[in-house]
Amino acid sequence: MERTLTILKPDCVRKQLIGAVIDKIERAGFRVVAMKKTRLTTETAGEFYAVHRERPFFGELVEFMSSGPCVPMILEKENAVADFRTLIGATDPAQADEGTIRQLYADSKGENIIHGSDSAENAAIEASFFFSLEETVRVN
Ligand code: 3AN
Repeated sequence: MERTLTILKPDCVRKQLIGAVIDKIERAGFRVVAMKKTRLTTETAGEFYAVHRERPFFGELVEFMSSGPCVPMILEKENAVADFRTLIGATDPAQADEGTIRQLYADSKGENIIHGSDSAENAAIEASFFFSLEETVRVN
């Protein structure tokens, strides 16, 4: 079993797509290990995306991610990281495969509905950003 960290981004919450997106995730065989609704500040969003600090879109990304509530979740499945990246589709929804979450619901590269960790190592780091150890082990 492997875990990945996802965030239903502020655009997903604003568009009232939380349920639709979780439905896709569960139907694809992922188990929800932990979930909460929260709101990032510009500071915490900047920390979460610190690896992108030098990218030209960093300011826009931090602004957007702190613009409203989001729903982080820890998900579990065999091969979770790679399978989840396949399920959400390419960063740019215009490039995302048919039937992927971003192709179905996202508007742009910046406002692309959902995050998915890019490695098991980063998934663990990102999970600890949102969830206490207790929240990640006392379930299932
Ligand atoms: P992914 O989320 O598909 O792994 P990354 O890691 O390249 O994509 O980018 C992190 C986040 O930064 C993306 N989810 C997206 O919201 C934002 N982003 C990426 N490229 C752009 C861009 N050209 N303009 C605005 N935002 C972007």
